[in-house]
Amino acid sequence: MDAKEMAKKQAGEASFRFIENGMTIGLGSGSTVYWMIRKLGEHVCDGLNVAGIPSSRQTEAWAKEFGVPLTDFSQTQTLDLAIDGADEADQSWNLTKGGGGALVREKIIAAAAEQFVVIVDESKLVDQLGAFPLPVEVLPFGWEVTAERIANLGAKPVVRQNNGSLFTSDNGNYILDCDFGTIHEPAALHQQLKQLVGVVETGIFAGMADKLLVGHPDGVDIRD
Ligand code: ABF
Repeated sequence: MDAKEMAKKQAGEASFRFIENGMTIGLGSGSTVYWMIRKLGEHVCDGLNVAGIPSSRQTEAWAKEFGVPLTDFSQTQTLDLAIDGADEADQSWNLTKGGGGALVREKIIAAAAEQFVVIVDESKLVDQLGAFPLPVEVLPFGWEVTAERIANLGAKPVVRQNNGSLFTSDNGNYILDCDFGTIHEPAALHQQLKQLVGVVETGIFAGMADKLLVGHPDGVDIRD
């Protein structure tokens, strides 16, 4: 296992400490979350009573693989905890998310949680967001016009492809990866984008994280 994967594993496994018996947990997406779900499954096997709401088909598959019971929002509308990764995290814990294309369900889950714990390897820490092109989920109908509106805000939107066709999210929408350069005011940019007709959600998670766990190959920093 290389140093980056060790760092992911450190952060993912360390997030288990915030999980208590009886909790309903929002399960994020990505390879760092994989290590959390795997750890959670070990404790479920030892009798821990939890239920998870998955943010993507991949997360759902991992939960089933490791024996983590699943539920959904028809059963409960508040989550005790949500644990998820990120593509970037700035010094105010604003996040860029959506590299895996699950940003809408990830944000719904994070917003429904009493506590939102973010788990990243150290390479995700940045002074300011923007090196990672911002994922924006848009409706398929007229996406080309929506892309022009986003371009008018100063970005270069590129529609995400998957094996030669347009990537489709679990919600049936498209993702535009938008290079805005350095994002100096993440919350303001998010609001500007959300005003645009055709935009479903942005990958800016501004001011949502309650704790940030930063994994290193030999340990984890817990920031709260
Ligand atoms: C998910 O985690 C996505 O929002 C984000 O793209 C991804 C980060 O992936 P990884 O943990 O594999 O680096 O929440």
